[in-house]
Amino acid sequence: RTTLVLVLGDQLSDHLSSLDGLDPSATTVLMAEVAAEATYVRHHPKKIALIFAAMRHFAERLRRRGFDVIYYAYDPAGPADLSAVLARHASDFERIQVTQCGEYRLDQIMRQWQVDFGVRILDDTRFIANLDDFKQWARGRKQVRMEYFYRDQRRATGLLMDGDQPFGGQWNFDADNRKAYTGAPTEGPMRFQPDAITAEVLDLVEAHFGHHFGELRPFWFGVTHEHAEAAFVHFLDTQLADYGDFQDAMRQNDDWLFHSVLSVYINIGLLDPLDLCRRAEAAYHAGLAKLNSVEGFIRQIIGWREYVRGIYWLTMPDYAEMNGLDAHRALPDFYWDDSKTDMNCLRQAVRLTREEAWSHHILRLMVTGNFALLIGVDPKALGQWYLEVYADAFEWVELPNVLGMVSHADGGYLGSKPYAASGKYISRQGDYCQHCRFNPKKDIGPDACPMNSLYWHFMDRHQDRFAKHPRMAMMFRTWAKMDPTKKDALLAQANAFLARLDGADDDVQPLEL
Ligand code: FAD
Ligand code: DLZ
Ligand code: SF4
Repeated sequence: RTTLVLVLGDQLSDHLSSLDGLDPSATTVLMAEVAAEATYVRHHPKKIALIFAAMRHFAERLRRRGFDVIYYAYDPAGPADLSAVLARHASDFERIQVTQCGEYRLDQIMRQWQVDFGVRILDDTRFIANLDDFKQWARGRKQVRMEYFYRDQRRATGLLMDGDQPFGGQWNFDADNRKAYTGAPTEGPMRFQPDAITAEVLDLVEAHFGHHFGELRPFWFGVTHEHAEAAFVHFLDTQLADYGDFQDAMRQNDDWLFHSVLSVYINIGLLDPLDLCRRAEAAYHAGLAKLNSVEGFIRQIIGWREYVRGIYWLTMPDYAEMNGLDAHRALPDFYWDDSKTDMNCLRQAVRLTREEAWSHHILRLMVTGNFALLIGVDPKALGQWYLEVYADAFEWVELPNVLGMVSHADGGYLGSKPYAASGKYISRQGDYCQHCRFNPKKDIGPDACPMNSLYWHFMDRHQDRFAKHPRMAMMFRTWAKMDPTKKDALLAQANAFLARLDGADDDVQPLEL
């Protein structure tokens, strides 16, 4: 065999650029479970199990296709990183290639492989937008708005297009997608029984990574292409129809609502994002789902997902260092232990994260994200948390969501205004507040929702930056007109909460004011 292809844990795609067109009988694939990748952050055990189990199943799939596969199962005494693995085999082959990876950290290491081993790095063609085209599009713009990128993506793919116009006369139906959900409890995603290969991985992960935050079992993620396909069909059959209406909903004892949980499969290569969008579009034309659902789903994938990737590669490594709101607070302890907060929305979001290595978008953005924004958590610490705790987290997608969408750390490059919200937003979107000891309608006093005074505290301390923003002007007028005694009381309430949080994270009790 003359060609060696290194396949990474999130590159488990049949049509990976580094494998495309190669003769399996002349090709060896190298895959390795290594400490460096498994521990560069303390990944949730479910995330490590997902990746190792899916890697092992993909290795079998490649063998069935006729490739020779050298596979390193995780061994603390084995090669510690991918460079060490490559060094063992590089001299046996005429040609070595790899598809571009998803993180700047590893990308830097790969550049060294070009020098040391003559490795060829190929573009990752699993994305719709080419990175050079994205750079071209973004060049010269002071702010790069997702909505305009998304329209170009619709034109380029022809998805939901009627000639050169958007199907249904509108590009975006987001305004229809903000309903609270009060129907029957939802079924959630499809679950899979671990087979013998996965069971072995679970034991391994328990032994070596069981001390990381999060529960390993029950483990039900799919780990093969067939599983991921079945999970998508299940989404089409049971969730897509209602996906749009309830996209921003939150609900006690109903963790999944109509979210697909497909990110875990798409991001490691088990599903092709464009294929999913085409099939969702077909479901609309077949009368199986409404336009706001299908447009919403397609926008997340060809819009947001592609856009954040473009932003990541356009701005790294400077992006990771940004802290536009000068936020330096440590991440509260209860992000690692949901029993340590009595704010129900946060408790539910962290519990779900601990149990499933997943939470839906509105929990990431408007609960754990919003609270961290309001109290001014250091964006690096926050970014590390999101990278560790979610099974779908890879830096190319995680970082712009955290730094741009949540922390406003990029100074408004990604979104012009921060997504700051009070408890009133959370109470509108679902019933978490009905199960909470705090009252979202109250701003001051021992049972007042802490989000409310923290919201005003945030606005007050960032007044200079945001007061002239057209979409925030009304809120600042309300703040300016507010009775000074009430303003003082709100700021005192927030300051007392923050002091308590900083001093005794494990005791976020209502404040006696
Ligand atoms: P669905 O609601 O069913 O959405 C369908 C698909 O759209 C997802 O599978 C995903 O591929 C894509 N998508 C939706 N929103 C986004 C988005 N904002 N950015 C990129 N893709 C999107 N997503 C990740 O895949 N990995 C991450 O590490 C990640 N970190 C996030 C951190 C924060 C602070 C926030 C606010 C969002 C983050 N997201 C991330 C985006 C989004 O929350 C998840 O993609 C989504 O919750 C995954 O669940 P789902 O598949 O059920 O999503
Ligand atoms: C996330 C991850 C983990 C936990 N382990 C491995 C591994 O052992 N071997 C591997 O090739 N890839 C792993 N990955 C995925 C890589 O970290 C990922 O390819 C890079 O972060 C780039 O996206
Ligand atoms: Fe969260 Fe406040 Fe509602 Fe409690 S009352 S669930 S803290 S928003």
